[in-house]
Amino acid sequence: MLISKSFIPILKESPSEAKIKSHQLMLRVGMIKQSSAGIYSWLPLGFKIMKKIEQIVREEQNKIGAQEILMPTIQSSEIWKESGRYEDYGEEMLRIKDRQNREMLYGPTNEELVTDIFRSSIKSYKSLPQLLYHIQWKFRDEIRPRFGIMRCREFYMKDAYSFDINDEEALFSYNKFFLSYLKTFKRLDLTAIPMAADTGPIGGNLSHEFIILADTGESKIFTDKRIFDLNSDGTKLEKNSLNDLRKKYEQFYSVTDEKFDKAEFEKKVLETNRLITKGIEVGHIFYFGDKYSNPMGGSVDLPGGKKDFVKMGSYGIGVSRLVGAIIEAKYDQKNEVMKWPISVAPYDIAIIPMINKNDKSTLEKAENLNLELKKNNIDSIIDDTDENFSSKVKKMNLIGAPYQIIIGKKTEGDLLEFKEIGKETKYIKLSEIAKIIKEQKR
Ligand code: 5CA
Repeated sequence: MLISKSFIPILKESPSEAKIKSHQLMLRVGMIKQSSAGIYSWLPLGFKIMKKIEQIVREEQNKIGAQEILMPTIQSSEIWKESGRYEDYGEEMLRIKDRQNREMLYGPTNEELVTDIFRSSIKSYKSLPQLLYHIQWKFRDEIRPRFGIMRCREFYMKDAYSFDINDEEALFSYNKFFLSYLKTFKRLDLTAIPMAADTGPIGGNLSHEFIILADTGESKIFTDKRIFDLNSDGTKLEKNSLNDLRKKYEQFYSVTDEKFDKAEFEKKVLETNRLITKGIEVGHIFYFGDKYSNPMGGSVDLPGGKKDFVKMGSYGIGVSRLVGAIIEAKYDQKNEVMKWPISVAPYDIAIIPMINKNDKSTLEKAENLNLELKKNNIDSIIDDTDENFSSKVKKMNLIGAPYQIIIGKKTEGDLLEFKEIGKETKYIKLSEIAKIIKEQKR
């Protein structure tokens, strides 16, 4: 891809209206454009990154046996009246009337709609468990939309729902999502910590928020530092192994401020292990039993002939928020350098030729390299503009492809000037560059 032909509207300066680094960078490199308060268009660079995040989220959902569906953004108020949430949800819900004067709404979440889908088709315990998910736009009329796409009104969310015969099976489903979340965030090169959390308008009594540390986060957290040394390696998709995983995390005190209890914190966590800081909520999981299936009549036949309401949970990931969360975690604002994790990078590598007006041979070389890299499934962006070298490097440092090739005076024979952002320059062959990047992409 040539930068001159791509739609990447870069600004010279950081926009002053943006308060946090993700919002600043996203506006500066033209990843998004605000269309009205808390509502954004996604431009090619931002959209490409979000789609890569979405695909990783999808793959990890599929791995635990969740099935993808797609529910509409506009819902009927009827099902929300059945569950009792139509009134409770308050002003965050965007309410609309259609031409027949029917009350509709733009979905802020989908517990009701998915329960309606479930109850119309699943009648027997033999069809359980069911894990269904979709990745769809949501709307919440937030009182104070802020920080760009981090807390906006229209956002892209993966929401999953589980249906089980009893509490034990439902917790098995809950734990599958617990594992899949740890794996998803790891693939995004983020350390997300599960923390006991409040359930708010979703309901239920068991819930974890997945939080990544960031000074600009809106969640205040109280935790035992040792939780950061844990991982999910070796966990199997079976009841005992998943139970052990959750216990491993839950042995350490780790909560958001709604659940904070000073006395308990001080009793359970040695002073040297205490960490009180801020973070960004990138995912949230809930177990709420029959809160929706009971009022909405979502029941199945049990083995003995009786019927019971299914036990449900719901599981959200802020797909669009993750774009900002990764920036908060990775952007070096002081030096204006962004390095995207290779798993979601908009381009794998930037090719920066130093172009002389009378001699375009470096550009030709760049285009040939691009073709060679393409054969290896490596996606590159070439800066083919006439700008001076340092402004080209500055621009590419903001776009954040994790690797760069510089074609200039020092490029001789088949050795290329190659650099991983933040590391030393090396002079190596294209075949070696391809090998390094392919290894990272695996
Ligand atoms: N029904 C449940 C689980 S599917 C639910 O809606 N959970 S939630 O309210 O916690 O939202 C899930 C995730 O969406 C959050 O963890 C957060 O990452 C993201 N999210 C929520 N509100 C916003 C918002 N206003 N802007 C951007 N992302 C948001």
